[in-house]
Amino acid sequence: EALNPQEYTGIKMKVVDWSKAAKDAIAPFEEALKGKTIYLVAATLRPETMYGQTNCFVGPDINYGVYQVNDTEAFLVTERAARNMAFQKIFDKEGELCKLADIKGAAVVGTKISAPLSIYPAVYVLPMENVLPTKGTGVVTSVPSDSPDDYATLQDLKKKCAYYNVEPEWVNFDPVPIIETPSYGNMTAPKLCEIKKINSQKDRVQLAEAKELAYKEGFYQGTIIIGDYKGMKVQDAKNKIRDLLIESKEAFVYNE
Ligand code: A2H
Repeated sequence: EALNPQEYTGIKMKVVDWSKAAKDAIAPFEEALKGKTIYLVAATLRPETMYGQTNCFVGPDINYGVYQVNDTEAFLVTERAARNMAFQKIFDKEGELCKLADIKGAAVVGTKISAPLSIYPAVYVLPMENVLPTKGTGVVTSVPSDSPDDYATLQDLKKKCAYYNVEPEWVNFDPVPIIETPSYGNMTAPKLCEIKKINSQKDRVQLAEAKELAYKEGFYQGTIIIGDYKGMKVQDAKNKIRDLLIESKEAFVYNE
């Protein structure tokens, strides 16, 4: 991993309304958080898919922190990611970490956020079993039209709301057609989950295969069918859409 640095786009998803559990969890840190806009930050390799965000995922058992960025902003990410960000000049104070609050993933679930470029004005934070605490920010934005993992997990949650402790209105978002491909139409991930007979987020082997196929087909054969770069090949639009998000301060480059 050290030999192959990965460049991600950090997507800033603004907290619009904390869940009841999150409100309770951050109450002791009220003074420190005062006056700060808080963002969950997701690390993505596919900024061109952000029009299709339907929710974001956190690991219920992962410990997150809220870290100061500057006088007005703070990021909810893992400590590992915050440390990396501090050394990438993403925070005002280079190399220094200022943690304002602690919060467990399970408590963040149900928080309402605004996801940049998404056709949905607000979406919810949901739980995912396979979020790795050691990759990216520990926050994964969800694009079920183009990511088989995201689609399979959202389907699990829709089928078993009570079991996963999620309200039906938090998962009431359909995948959005955003990329057209010759092999899978405009619903690459649902189509691949059908072909590979994927029934849940636990079908790891088939999901790994589907992920590989979706990524290749989307990148090499896909055309964007929504937004400012509608009609453009994914290969050409990818960095343009990333730059649009960076220009509007809704995203930044994050390396690890
Ligand atoms: B991708 P790589 Cl549409 N745990 O973003 C598990 N998965 C994580 C993660 C973590 N801690 N951090 C990021 N990811 C996901 C969009 C997307 C992504 C689409 C299609 C494929 C895809 C929307 N989810 O990734 O191991 C994030 O999901 C398939 C490779 O560094 C991120 O990009 O290669 C990707 O995995 C990073 O994976």
